[in-house]
Amino acid sequence: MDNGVRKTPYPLSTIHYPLHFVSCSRRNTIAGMRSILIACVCWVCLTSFATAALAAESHEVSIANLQFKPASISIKAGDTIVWTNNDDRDHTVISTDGTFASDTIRRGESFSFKFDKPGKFTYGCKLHPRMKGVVIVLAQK
Ligand SMILES: [Cu+2]
Repeated sequence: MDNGVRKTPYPLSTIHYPLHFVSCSRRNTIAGMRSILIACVCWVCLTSFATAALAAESHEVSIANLQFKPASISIKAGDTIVWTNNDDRDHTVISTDGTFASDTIRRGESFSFKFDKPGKFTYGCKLHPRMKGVVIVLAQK
C-alpha cells in the first residue's frame, strides 16, 4: 500500500542521528579551537600594545635663556619630546634634516614631536641661530 510516505529501509534514528552527532561535535571542536585561537591573538595584541604603551615615554626639554635644556637628550624610538618655552621671547624648534619643525613657540607654549625612527637629529631655533640641540633616538628593544 502506497499512501505517499516513503519508507526508508532503516529507522531514521539509527542512521541520521549518529551522523548528525558526529558533524555537530566536529563543528564544536573547530569552533572551540577557533575561539582559543582568537583569544590567543587578542592576548598577544593586548600585551604588545600594553608593553608599547608602557615603554613609550615623554621627555621634557625646556627653552630658557636662549638655550635648550638639556641641549642633548637620548630617547628610545616611540618616545616623545615636549619642548616648552620658559623664556621671555619667542623661539622655534626646527630639525636640520626637516624631520620636524615647529611654528613659533611663544612664552609658556609647547611643541611636541614623537620620534618613531632611530637616528641623530640636530635642531635649532631659526630666530636665534646660536641655539642648538640634538636628539639621539635609540632603537626600541
Ligand atoms: Cu630662539
